[in-house]
Formats: sequence, C-alpha cells, structure tokens
Amino acid sequence: MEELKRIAERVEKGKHLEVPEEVRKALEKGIPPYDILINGLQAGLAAIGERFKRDECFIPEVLLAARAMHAGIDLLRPLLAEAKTEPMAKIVLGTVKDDLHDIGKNMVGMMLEGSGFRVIDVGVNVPAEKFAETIEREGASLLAMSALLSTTMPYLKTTIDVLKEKGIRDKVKVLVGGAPVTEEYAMTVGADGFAPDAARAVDKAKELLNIRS
Ligand code: B1M
Repeated sequence: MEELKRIAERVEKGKHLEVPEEVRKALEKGIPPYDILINGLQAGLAAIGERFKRDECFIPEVLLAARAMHAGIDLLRPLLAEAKTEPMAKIVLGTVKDDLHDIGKNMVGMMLEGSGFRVIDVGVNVPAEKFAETIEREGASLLAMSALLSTTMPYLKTTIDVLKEKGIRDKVKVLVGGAPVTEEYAMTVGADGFAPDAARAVDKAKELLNIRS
C-alpha cells in the first residue's frame, strides 16, 4: 500500500517531522493503526536495521530513524490501546549497577519497542534486586541488560545469580550486550543470548522467545 510505503521510507530516512503527517494521512484513509505500526513504522525501522547490520549506515542514522518511528508511535499509542493490541512480550531493560552509559541501551529499547515488544526500561545503574523485582512484578519474559565498562561487565553475572537465588531464573530469558561484552563472555556469565548491536538484539530476543517475524 502506497501510504505504508511512504511511512516506511520516511522512518528509514529519519524524517521525524514528516512521519506523523504521513501517519495521520494513513489513518484518514482508514488504514488500521496496527497495520500502520507493523507495515509502515516497523518496516522502516527494520530496513535501517538491516542496513546497519550490513555496515551500510551509522549509529546516528539508526537513532534518527528510531526517533522518527517514535513520533509515529506517539500518534498510534492511544488508538492501539483502544484496540487492545497485545504487545509481543514484556522485556525488562537496563544498564547494570555502577554503569551510567545509556545511549546503546536506549537504541536497543527503541528497536525492541519498534518491533512490537513492551519494554520496561529501568534505566541505568540498576541493582540486581531492582531487575528481579521488576521482572516479577511485570511478569516479563526477557531481561535485556547492557554493560559498557569492563569494570561493570561482571555485574551481568551478579544479576543472573540473584535471579537464581530468587527462583526466577527459569522464568525469564536473559539477553546481554554492550561494547566490551562478547558472545563467549555472555555464555560464561550464564546468559541465554548476546547481541552485538541493537538490530541484532531484536533478532536474538525473537529467537529466544520463539517469535517468528
Ligand atoms: Co564512557 N566509556 N565512561 N561515558 N564512553 C566508554 C564506554 C569507553 C570505551 C571510552 C574509552 O575509554 N575509550 C570507556 C570504557 C572502557 C572500558 O571499560 N572498556 C569509558 C569510560 C572509562 C568511562 C568512565 C569510567 C570515564 C571516567 O569517568 N573516567 C565513565 C564511567 C561512568 C559510569 O558509567 N559509571 C564514563 C562516562 C561517560 C559519559 C557519562 C561521559 C558518557 C555516557 C553518556 C550516556 O550514555 N548517557 C560516556 C560516553 C558517551 C562514552 C563513549 C564515548 C560512547 C558510548 C556510546 O554511547 N556509544 C564510549 C567510547 C566509545 O564507544 N567511543 C565510552 C554509542 C552506543 C550506541 O554504543 O553503547 O556500545 P554502545 O551500544 C551498542 C552496542 O554495544 C549494543 O548496541 C548498541 C549499538 O547498536 N548494545 C547492546 C548495547 N547494549 C546492548 C544490550 C543488548 C544488545 C546489544 O542486549 C540487551
């Protein structure tokens, strides 16, 4: 559909002022909000995500696309809530204790949300207990943790150990990432998965939760 294609293109190009206008036009044409979300906004973000994976664009372009997508989601959110659209799964996201870096985490969050997940972002400098409490309270099925410093990486394991102590480790998948984290390290701390960037974090989350897209 022409309207959805235009929305996807505007998102991909990071046109955050044009996206709401295009979304409004699509709504006026009677296109359902969920279609606009999936085949317009998400399609645009997925396209830039794929280009990012192939090293065909850079982080600022992904951030601009994510911002443009959010400008569209802001318009759709009340309509989607009315339609009781169920999000795919709940994800608790945060940067580990003693670590204040949040740019990469925010990118991961925006990409996950843009892909239909409900993201509960608990921020930066997050103690293990707070991760655990939020997972339990929200009934989340995935914990996504960022660590950006070699000194805070071990806290990924600390958090996973606390989940075990509280008896909730088996109820949640754990995905980790951040510049110093590697696949091998992720496995040694007992995570279920690792992703090197925000686009691949979405793929990995879907894989861990057996969601086909
Ligand atoms: Co800091 N910092 N910093 N810093 N900082 C780094 C990370 C560093 C590499 C700089 C350097 O020395 N070259 C270095 C870490 C060295 C190390 O430990 N290996 C460092 C240091 C040492 C520090 C301080 C200790 C400096 C000091 O005070 N002496 C201090 C620590 C503060 C603290 O956290 N307690 C500090 C502070 C800061 C600022 C506050 C000034 C600021 C953060 C602002 C903010 O985030 N709001 C800052 C910044 C901006 C950086 C650099 C320049 C950029 C980080 C960034 O945002 N990158 C960084 C150097 C660099 O990378 N060039 C540096 C862009 C972002 C999109 O990438 O976060 O890697 P990234 O996210 C990627 C992937 O890692 C992945 O997806 C994203 C891309 O798609 N990813 C995930 C991230 N989380 C994921 C989760 C997933 C999956 C993938 O699944 C859940």
